[in-house]
Amino acid sequence: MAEPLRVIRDDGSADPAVNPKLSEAERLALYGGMMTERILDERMLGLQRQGRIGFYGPSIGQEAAIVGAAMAMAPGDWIVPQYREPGAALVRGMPLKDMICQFLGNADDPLHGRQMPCHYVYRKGNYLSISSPVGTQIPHAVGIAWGMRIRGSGDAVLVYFGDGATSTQDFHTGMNFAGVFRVPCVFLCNNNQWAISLPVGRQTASATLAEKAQAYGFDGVRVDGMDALAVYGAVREAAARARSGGGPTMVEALTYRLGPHSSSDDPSRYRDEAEAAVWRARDPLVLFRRHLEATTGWDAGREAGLEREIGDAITRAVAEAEAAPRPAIDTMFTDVYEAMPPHLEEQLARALGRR
Ligand SMILES: Cc1ncc(C[n+]2csc(CCOP(=O)(O)OP(=O)(O)O)c2C)c(N)n1
Ligand SMILES: [Mg+2]
Repeated sequence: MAEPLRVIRDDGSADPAVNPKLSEAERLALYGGMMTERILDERMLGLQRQGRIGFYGPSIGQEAAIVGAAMAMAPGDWIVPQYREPGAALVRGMPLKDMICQFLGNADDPLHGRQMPCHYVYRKGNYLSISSPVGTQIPHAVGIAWGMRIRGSGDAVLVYFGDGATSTQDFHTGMNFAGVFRVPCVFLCNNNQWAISLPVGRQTASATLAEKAQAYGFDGVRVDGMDALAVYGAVREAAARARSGGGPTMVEALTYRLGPHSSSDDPSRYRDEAEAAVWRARDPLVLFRRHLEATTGWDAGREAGLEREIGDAITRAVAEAEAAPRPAIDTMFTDVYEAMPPHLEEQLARALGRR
């Protein structure tokens, strides 16, 4: 089995043979995006425990794979998420306040409180709605990419999914179609080793997930998903190939779900914390910080400053979001039909206490 692609060495330097050579400003933006996702996760899990939001799915340990892949795409490309990629939505410009209003399901929630918490969408940033059913987003992404190919738009799609999703029929449908029609799609499999309580070794008899792409007639590459530069480089290359008519690529990012599956889960019930500790030693933020320290003037002071800046932005966004009222009752009835049919008008009137 080939070793996964790695760029950042243990001493923090970048391997020149595979370094995607991002500018210092780009690397700082990448680190800022990863740290935002980490701090957001910690804060939102806290709010969930305090009963202030209903549900949350953290991405702790997967920030490099999520933010690295999103940043490697061009603004015209589409991003089709799984359910663990707030960092990618923020890369696309989704305002933190809008996102937190969605978690709260309040009047300022762009979805008017109709979706499950943590199931946001950001239309302006070509960021599709989150798909809770495992794997269903894969054929959606392939369909978008096929549309791009037919129109000759020159754009590409990035679709995220987990190791567990590779066992679904939708994975097969999407991968097969993508191979046959050579659609401009990058398949980013976030292999975080677990599908809730099922370890990847019991999910598949394949030695790797990336090799599944070969059966569909295109390349699958394995990268160290804790290494943001490795993910960035592999996705940028795959997206360039897709845009130039070279067809799809699957990128398997080896990560680890350091936290619970969601706020409803307790991993200590089914996995050995010693395993998590091994991966925690390669925390993607720690690895990237070492890289910044080795190659730029990054130090403890700048680290603390960035943490404070992000923490304050989240505090402000939570305060603004919590100040918004609940959605108005009539939003239960609007947006379903262009003109409200009589039976809904009647129900609306009753809900408003007019009858
Ligand atoms: C079709 C379907 N089956 C089962 C579930 C319940 N479920 C939600 S997440 C999940 C595990 C998915 O694991 P993976 O694809 O590895 O993604 P991860 O959660 O690890 O990011 C399961 C079984 C679901 N949402 N949809
Ligand atoms: Mg998984």
